[in-house]
Amino acid sequence: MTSITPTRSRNVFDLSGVWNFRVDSANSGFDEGWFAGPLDGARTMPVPSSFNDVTLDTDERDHVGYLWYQRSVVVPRTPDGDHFVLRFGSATHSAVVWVDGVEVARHEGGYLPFEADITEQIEGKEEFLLTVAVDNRLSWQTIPPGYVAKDSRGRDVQNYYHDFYNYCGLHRAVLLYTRPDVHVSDVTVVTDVDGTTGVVTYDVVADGASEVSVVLLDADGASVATGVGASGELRVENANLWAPGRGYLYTLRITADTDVFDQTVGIRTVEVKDSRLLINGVPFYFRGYGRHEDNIVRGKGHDNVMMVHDFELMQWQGANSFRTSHYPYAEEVMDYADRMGFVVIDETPAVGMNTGLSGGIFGGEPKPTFSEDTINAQTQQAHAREIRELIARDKNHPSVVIWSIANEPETNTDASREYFEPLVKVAREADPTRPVGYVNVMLSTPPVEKIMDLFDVVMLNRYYGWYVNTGNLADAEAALRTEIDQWIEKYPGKPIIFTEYGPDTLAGLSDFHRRPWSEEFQADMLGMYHRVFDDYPEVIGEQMWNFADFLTTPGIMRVGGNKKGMFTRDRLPKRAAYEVRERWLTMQEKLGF
Ligand code: BDP
Repeated sequence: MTSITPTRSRNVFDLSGVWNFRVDSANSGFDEGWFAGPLDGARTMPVPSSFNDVTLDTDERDHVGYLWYQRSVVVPRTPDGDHFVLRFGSATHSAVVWVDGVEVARHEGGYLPFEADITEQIEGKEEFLLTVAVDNRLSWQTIPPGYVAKDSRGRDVQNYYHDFYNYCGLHRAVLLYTRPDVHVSDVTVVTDVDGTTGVVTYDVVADGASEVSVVLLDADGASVATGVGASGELRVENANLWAPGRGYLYTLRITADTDVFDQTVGIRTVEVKDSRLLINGVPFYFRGYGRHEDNIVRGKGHDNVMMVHDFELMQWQGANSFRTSHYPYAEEVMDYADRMGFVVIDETPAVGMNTGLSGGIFGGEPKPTFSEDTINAQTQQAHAREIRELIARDKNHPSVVIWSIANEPETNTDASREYFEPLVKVAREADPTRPVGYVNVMLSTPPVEKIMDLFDVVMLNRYYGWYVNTGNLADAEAALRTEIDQWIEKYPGKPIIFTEYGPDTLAGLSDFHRRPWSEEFQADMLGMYHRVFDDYPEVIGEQMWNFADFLTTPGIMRVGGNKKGMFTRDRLPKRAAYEVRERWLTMQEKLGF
């Protein structure tokens, strides 16, 4: 399911705004039938946004369970026979949707879109009541996993093993769109380059359509190729390639009977070969960050202002890439990355699947990661679904060059291999064209790691100098070099990308002795890593942790959140930002992107 843009046959209405809202404090809304009519005792809540930081009521903010959203919607007039479809960019972490008290959709997974065709429910109506119950609970069978325990007041407390606050609610746009009965429901585009010719292979799903045709428009709207039939190959002479730093986009305009569907297309190739990742045959070096969807007050709520500003900051610094750590980002972000020529490592929400890490950082109870009672076959099915839904959503984005199927899972046990082997197959079946990887944790170094052979790239999060060898950069450097040597020896030919590294840094803390937490130490530690990377041609990328400071659960190692940002939470540069900028701009000038 790819994103929806308005066309001549499709109207798109944005239902964002200030909705009615109620926290279901006793989680009794289902039994009491809150979906059946206007919400009693409702307050206001902006959509899209996380609900948490909008309210000043601490109990409400940390509520575990259901959140109810409601608004009335006027039914637009459209040609007879048109269908009406609701589309949620996401609902974190699962949702049930009703139209005038009738259930129309259920969805699990907090970071991917879902739709409901509500044509029947609203037939003959001028207006309807839209109600959504969002459940923010994480269990061992959800992705990401977590578990709910009772505190001494008998209240539910959500525990989890990942390092970002469990923001929830309707984080992304809610749309109502119209389309003809016979319509395009999916399209897959794969591109290739043959000399100076761009090759665009397309495959349209439009059940019941008697005629399907396509036209490929260039960025000026001129037709450069046409095709007839639901699948085929288009050839574009002297194609304008999509490339890092150059987000050239064509539009594939599909007509299926009366439906018109627009799909943006970037013509490019991606390939992993001999310790390199090649984009259009040219070795690519990743400069950038792991990021979060995280902002003051709105939490994980998508906001175009913050999005454009964040890209502006990344460009200022000379970055050319990022990872959607640790979940799929809003579709607007993916579209914008295509347009800006950013290169993306696209990650599923499979994070916190490593109970061995629970000790100091996340404060969870020690339990085995994989067991009947923790991450089990049912979790694996949910994980497979997340991989499939992510790839279905993002397969046509030229910016996406690697699928990351998990962040820092346990991978040093036989159980982990049993768990992951089928999931790699799921990813490869869903997309045979892109490299697949997972992000490796420090506990899983080459001597003990058991699954890296299944993947195309080695992606490493390393904290030598911070969680170990704290403040001792000489020892940290030695340990880092030893480990890189081990990876190269064990997996010759696999490129290595550093997907996290960096210390917590308190903005404004200056230290003549350049000790941990100071802005000087961040500059030194990042500088040490960069010096090491420069010595290894097998290292093809540096994505420091994190683009900006972000909120986490409270913990003894977190001061108002995680402070590893290059920028503060309100997007001001820390001292290291200037040094890294110099490095990245120099690289950019040399490489041209
Ligand atoms: C890694 C995680 C990331 C954390 C980071 C840290 O991938 O989510 O925020 O380390 O500790 O464990 O700062």
